[in-house]
Amino acid sequence: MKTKSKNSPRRAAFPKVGSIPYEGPDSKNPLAFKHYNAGELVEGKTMRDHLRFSVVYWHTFRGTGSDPFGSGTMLRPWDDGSNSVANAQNRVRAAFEFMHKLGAPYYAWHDRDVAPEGRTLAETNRNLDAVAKVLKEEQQRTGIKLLWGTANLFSHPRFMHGAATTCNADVFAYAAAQVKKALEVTHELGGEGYTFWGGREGYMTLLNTDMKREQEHLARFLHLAVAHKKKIGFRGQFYIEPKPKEPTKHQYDSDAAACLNFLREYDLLPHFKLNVETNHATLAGHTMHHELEVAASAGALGSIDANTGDELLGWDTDQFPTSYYLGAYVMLTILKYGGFKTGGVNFDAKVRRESFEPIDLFYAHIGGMDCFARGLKIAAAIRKDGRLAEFVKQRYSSWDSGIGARIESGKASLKEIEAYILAKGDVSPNASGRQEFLENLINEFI
Ligand code: XLS
Ligand code: NI
Ligand code: NI
Repeated sequence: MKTKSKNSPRRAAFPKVGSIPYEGPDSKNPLAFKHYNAGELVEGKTMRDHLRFSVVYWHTFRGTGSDPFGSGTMLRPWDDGSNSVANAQNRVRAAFEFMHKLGAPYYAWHDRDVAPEGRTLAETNRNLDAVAKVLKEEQQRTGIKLLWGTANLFSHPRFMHGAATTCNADVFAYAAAQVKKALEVTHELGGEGYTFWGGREGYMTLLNTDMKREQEHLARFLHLAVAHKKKIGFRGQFYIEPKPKEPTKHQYDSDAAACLNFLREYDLLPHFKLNVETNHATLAGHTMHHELEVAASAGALGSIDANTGDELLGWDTDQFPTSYYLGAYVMLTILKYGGFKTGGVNFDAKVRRESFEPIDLFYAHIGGMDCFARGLKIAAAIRKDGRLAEFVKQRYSSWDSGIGARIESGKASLKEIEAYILAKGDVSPNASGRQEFLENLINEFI
């Protein structure tokens, strides 16, 4: 019987695709970038460094295409479908081939995406180490870096009541141990961040829930992670990822404002920034632009999970972003606050169940990257033009001197303010908000 030699070269997962080139806006090549030109300078910085694109392991390499009405559809010839460590290691090589050909500088994972769960936590940890070894080799081979790691604390049935906010102390202990290990592996792989998304940190009914106790446990959990981070010398950024619902009916990290309040209340704010996701913003009844402004104006904008929802569907459809308006609004806020200091544009997005061929993964990511590259250029052009910023500046100019400046600086008392307006008799006339004018202005650049 012929045995496969250990050194025989791996069959390419995407044999028909080479490195994705930049060909410019006139190209008709579906396997080329029209807008993302990694080395091109925008506002003095390369597009690569502005956008810091990242591919997610869970959707792109573990997504099966299953939905509540049907099983998986994805064709993934490199994956033997088994739960073995060898298959997991082989999948890593396919993943890095994809990311390298795409030209994405970063990726992100959950512990359970990359390695299979064993019979005990100790065995599971050994599996993770065995796969992390290959992740490290592939990172070194390709130069692709880990944007952030995270632990999956929501898929296994043991987490049915939550992880940090479970009613069962043993489950809390299991989750804490799992985070400890995921943090250590993230550190070992030079990860630049670590994300806490509260998969089932919330409730289905208040009738069985001690909300105060659960929130205190969540804070304890995060403080334990902060302490361990220090202990092992991990210098990456911690993120909280807001989401209002799904899978639970109410998640504690429901939106950016709720997260900021929680972090402040429990003295965690210095240790965390937010990872803001488009589809979560819309589930919360906000726009992504709104959530970014809330996070950034509190100095807590860390990273973004770039995707989009469907206007007509009320769940987390995690579609790839293609709207230039979305890309432009996101990048306007990112540029306004000085660009990503940590984090990046992480495609927490999945191809549709019907887009089951491997090549669809390329089309999806190329489109998402072009959407954000175009958004970056639009945002930079709007900033260079200056009319939008000038309008906003003028709109608030009554605060720059006189009574406005005295109120802002805290010098004016209520008595002084009253005397001022009594002497005037009434307010000076308001100016128009010019919303339609400004919407037209944005359209000049799209
Ligand atoms: C799910 C979340 C998840 C996090 C990582 O809705 O977006 O994918 O980003 O746990
Ligand atoms: Ni996400
Ligand atoms: Ni999501």
